[in-house]
Amino acid sequence: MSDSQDKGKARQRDEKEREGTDSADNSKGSTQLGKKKIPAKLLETLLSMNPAMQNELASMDKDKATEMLAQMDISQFFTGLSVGGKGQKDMASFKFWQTQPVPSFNEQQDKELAQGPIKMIDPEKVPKTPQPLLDGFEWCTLDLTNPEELRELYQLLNNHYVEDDNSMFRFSYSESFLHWALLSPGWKKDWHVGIRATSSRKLVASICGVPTDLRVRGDKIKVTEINFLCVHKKLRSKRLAPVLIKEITRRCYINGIYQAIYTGGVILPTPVSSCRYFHRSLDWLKLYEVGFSPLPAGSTKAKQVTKNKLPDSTSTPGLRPMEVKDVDAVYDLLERYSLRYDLNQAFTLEEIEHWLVYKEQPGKEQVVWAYVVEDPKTQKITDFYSFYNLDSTVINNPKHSAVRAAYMYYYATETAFTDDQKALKQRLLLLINDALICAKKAKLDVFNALTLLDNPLFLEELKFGAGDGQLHYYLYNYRTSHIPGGIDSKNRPDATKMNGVGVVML
Ligand code: MYA
Repeated sequence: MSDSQDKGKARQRDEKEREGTDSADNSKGSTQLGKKKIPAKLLETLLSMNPAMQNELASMDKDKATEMLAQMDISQFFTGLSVGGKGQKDMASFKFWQTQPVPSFNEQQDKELAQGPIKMIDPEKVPKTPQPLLDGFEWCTLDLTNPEELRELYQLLNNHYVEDDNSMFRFSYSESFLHWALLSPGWKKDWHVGIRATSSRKLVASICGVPTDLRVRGDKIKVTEINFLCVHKKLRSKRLAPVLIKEITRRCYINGIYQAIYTGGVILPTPVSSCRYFHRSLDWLKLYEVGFSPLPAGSTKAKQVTKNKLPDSTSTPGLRPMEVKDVDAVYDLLERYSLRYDLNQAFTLEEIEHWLVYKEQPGKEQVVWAYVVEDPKTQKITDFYSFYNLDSTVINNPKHSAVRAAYMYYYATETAFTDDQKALKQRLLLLINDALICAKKAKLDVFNALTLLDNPLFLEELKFGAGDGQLHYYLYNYRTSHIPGGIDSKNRPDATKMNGVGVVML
């Protein structure tokens, strides 16, 4: 899948089918690359040097991929960026983004890039009022403590948010999820921005942010985490997205926040890091029936079901659900664990409690699951892991209406501090296998994880299959050189590229 609207939401790839780029049909003979005809083997080598491009070409049909290659120049393979439909060196084609304080594509190659804000903001010069909207539309600030307004945002996203290229799946963030994600410690009503149609009052667009602290290679910065940028399908391509982005930027500046972090499946100027999605089937048959998981050549449905079977119960001694009393210990463990990554989140105790401890509330479904390992002798918390649930609507499937997905969230283990990577790997294999079992018990269908944190140590052995989605990380108004995303030049998990991304975005 790996598409333009994608936020890493992707089908599982059939690796055999996808070695090389299937869509570009480069397996035999030669391919037109710009003005040159090049042999299939060379194209394969070039593509292996640029996983994002390989991924993107693979998602196109054969004719489109061939046409795209014919328009390209060989040098484009060396940029590390995908085709994106907009020559990646061509900042000029990003009419909006070229006006924003974000790094341009070519400066990212510079390993010695000076780190810091791109533009100093003078609070006095920040406009006091929003930019006017098209006739018939007006700005609104959502009150997400009001169940009716929360529902309006839910409905907008449920019908118009991120889909895959083939329109088979669409993210379906539940109301409980949005409440959890957007009313986190320090949240500001002002950063829950909407656009309404003036006459009907209907909510037709959104962009939201919550505050947090990040550490970028040791520098601590206050940022807004931007999410839920959405424009009603009927209002697309009217340049509403830039207007929404400018409005939330204005509201952040007014509050003295000059930097932001955001993620997306699309290539924009310029990712600070790129990770790849992996998927572990919990209910393989259902995933097959909805078209998410392919039946690998030479396998059978029964074999796939057996392959993905998990034990009935967990096996880490001392494992139990996290409670409020564990917050201090988990905070301390996660803080030390996080400092191992170039990009990490500096949580507060309050944030740890909010993001990890599930508190049962009548009528609200569980969104996050966190488990700790308590040493039976010392009562010390030695490890923890967590995952959250985000469903996807299955569009037009006669049998299934939703895929219930778990997403790997934060985890940490004392074993990381022994400097013994083998031991760390063994510990993570045990812990994360238990996480899979817990997710299966929670009746989730698939367990998704990116190549961030220490995930490359366990993905393949725990039978996660490579997805065709990438998730790109972006910083707004902050420059730093490229951060590793846990993948090698062939887009495979790579344990030597692990100390980069330590932030998990929802
Ligand atoms: S990622 C999730 C994004 N949402 C979806 O994919 C949902 C489905 N799609 C839609 O609702 C629309 O297609 C959207 C675009 C709204 C995405 N991030 O209005 P347009 C640029 C940033 O004519 P539309 C998430 O939520 C595009 O390159 N920019 O297009 C994080 C072009 O600019 P340029 C994007 O299709 C969001 C312009 O928009 C994205 O009607 C982080 C076209 O505008 C994208 N995902 O609407 C936002 N997609 O001319 C940035 C397209 O330059 C936050 N575009 O090529 C920045 C920090 C702000 C705060 C700063 C504080 C200090």
